[in-house]
Amino acid sequence: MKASITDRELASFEADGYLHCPGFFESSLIDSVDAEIENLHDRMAAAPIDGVGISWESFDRPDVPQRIRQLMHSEVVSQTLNAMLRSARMLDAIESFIGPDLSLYHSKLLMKAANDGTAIPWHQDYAYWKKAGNRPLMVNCMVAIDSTDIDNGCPEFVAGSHHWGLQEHEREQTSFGVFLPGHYQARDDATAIPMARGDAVFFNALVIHGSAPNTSSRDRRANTFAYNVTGNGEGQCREVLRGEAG
Ligand SMILES: O=C(O)CCC(=O)C(=O)O
Repeated sequence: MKASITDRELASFEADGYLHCPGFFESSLIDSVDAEIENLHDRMAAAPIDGVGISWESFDRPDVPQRIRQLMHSEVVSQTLNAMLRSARMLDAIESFIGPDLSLYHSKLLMKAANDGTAIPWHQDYAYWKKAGNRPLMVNCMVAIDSTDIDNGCPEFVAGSHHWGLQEHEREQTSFGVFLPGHYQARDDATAIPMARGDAVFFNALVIHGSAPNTSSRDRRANTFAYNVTGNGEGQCREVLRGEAG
């Protein structure tokens, strides 16, 4: 096992189902991402590019410009995100959590725009990712592009809930349409994780998480990098990044 995640951090990840790593990526990298995704809402609204999947915030007010909710395959729009997802810094950490044979599951931008970004309902990622033949071995990592707190919708986790098994989710045909009863509302057993630019939070595929709407005038852009154990489910590895090809 590589040394970037200490035994103490690993024990904390295993107990809580998530691990906050302040200053995981240096700010110059985040500056580059910033430059590469400048005006992304307007650029994608004008001319979406091949290879990405966009879900838009849905507003019932015609005066509000289109805002991206999530952009799947963000490595296509930002070469720095593409470099981060395959960096030794990242892969050493992921190896600590899921072992040496690891693949990219996906990389996506979560744009949660100032004033307009909506809540992410409580869910377990595995409720989306469960397929015949796979197990909840994946690990997700959110990296903050903007600093975030509860007012602009920082991530929130229910510590230890990855030990509860896969819960029954409701389903709607929308982005983030797989969610626990109640959708999103403050819950007493959740811990908010304020983050600075470049911080990372790693989380287990079964830990319950969500985030509040962005009620502030500050964007809350973040990227999630999800990884799978190579061969865990057929066709569920976008690219082998380290170890055996499976
Ligand atoms: O954007 C967020 O706050 C959460 C994103 C998330 O839950 C996910 O991508 O699984």
